[in-house]
Amino acid sequence: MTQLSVFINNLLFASAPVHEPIAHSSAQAIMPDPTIHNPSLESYRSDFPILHQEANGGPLVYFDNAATTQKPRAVIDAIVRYYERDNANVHRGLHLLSSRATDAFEGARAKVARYLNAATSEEIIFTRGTTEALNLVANAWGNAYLKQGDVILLTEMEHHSNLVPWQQAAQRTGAVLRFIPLTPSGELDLSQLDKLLTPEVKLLSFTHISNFLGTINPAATLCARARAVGAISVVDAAQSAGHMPLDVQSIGCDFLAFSGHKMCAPTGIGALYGKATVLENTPPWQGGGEMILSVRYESSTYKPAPARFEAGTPNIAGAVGLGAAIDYLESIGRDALRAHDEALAIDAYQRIRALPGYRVVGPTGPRGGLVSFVHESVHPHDLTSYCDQKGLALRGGHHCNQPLMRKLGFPSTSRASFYLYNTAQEINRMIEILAEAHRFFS
Ligand code: C6P
Repeated sequence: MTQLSVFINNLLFASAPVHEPIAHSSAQAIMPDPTIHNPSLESYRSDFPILHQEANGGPLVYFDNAATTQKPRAVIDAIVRYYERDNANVHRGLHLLSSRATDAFEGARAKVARYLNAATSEEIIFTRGTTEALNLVANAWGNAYLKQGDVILLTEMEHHSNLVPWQQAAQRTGAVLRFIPLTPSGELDLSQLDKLLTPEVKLLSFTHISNFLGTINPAATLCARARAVGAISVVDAAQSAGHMPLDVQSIGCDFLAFSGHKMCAPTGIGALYGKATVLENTPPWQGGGEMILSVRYESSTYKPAPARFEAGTPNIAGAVGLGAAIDYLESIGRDALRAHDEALAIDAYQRIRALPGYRVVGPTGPRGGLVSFVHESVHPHDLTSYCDQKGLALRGGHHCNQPLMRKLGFPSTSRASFYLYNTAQEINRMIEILAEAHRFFS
């Protein structure tokens, strides 16, 4: 580890300050704070069939929601109903089932547009998820507009899905990558923006909420700064779309990507929002059925967005499931979701930090609904496996943030990530298990 990474590491990773009494050598002593989250969300827990099971002999505590969330009965039923009643291919068959399937698919697109406050449904492109959406921008927009000497501006906290596609775009086009550095507390160092946002910057792409640090980035400010130098902006909303209100018009982004499976919908479906004026001037990236107006042996013409970017048969049932997930989340309210998840994360952050042997990662203030942490002497994989033996599902690993982990000198961390069905009692259980793990491994 270099001296610099030791320095950043010491600051970025917060453990209990020495003057703070380490109050909790036994987790039984830690009482839940009843004001800490919105208890009204607990009634939604019964909507999730999978949660009502034991894991390794104890009640399942599912804290791996940043990887994927569980699915409520309403979403499962919507998918079953679609396959039992409406299944057909979309946009092409002149028969009853095909028009029902098309209505369901396009209805889901309208729901996504409403959910993000897009100006029109045509600004919503269905993809397999965030990764495919970001690859779409890097290929379709990137190949058309990036050239030798241009700058792609990213941040040091990007998930591999918002880094590797840009590395590949840079290799194809001769553009170069630049990174907004982090402050010692794990936030973007915005004081560097004047220096970094030169006229060569053609695109700024950043994560809205870091899946490793929990940092919430100031999306509207970053997009406005990009716009001021004539660059387009891309928001990776994988960790925010299911957790807080999102309004693409007030954020002012050109593109925004998210995954359905992190917000109650099935895997294999997500979306890319693209501002109409930008999509109009972006060529397709994949060719095939449905995206064309007319095809000759030598050449083709293409439909406008979104069809131009949706070659081949789409994930129709997935889109139906995403529409049902949106209805479900809207019935709860995204302000309530945000307050609930953040309160659980702040409670967990403070209480893990107070446990002997543990250090937590990222900002001390507002955060997304997740906490990464390490134990001073136990490898995160061993710790995560220990927790699994007690029925507590965490994620252990590099969380697809290898460059930042390497910079900080950490091979991996454990991570707890929360969603609407998680409770203060489950946080208590996690604290109890982590305290036991400390005693066990010590
Ligand atoms: N993060 C996690 O456990 P996909 O795989 O396409 O649905 O999402 C990719 C992705 C992009 N950006 C961010 C910020 C993400 O967190 C993720 C997915 C998972 O944190 C898997 S590594």
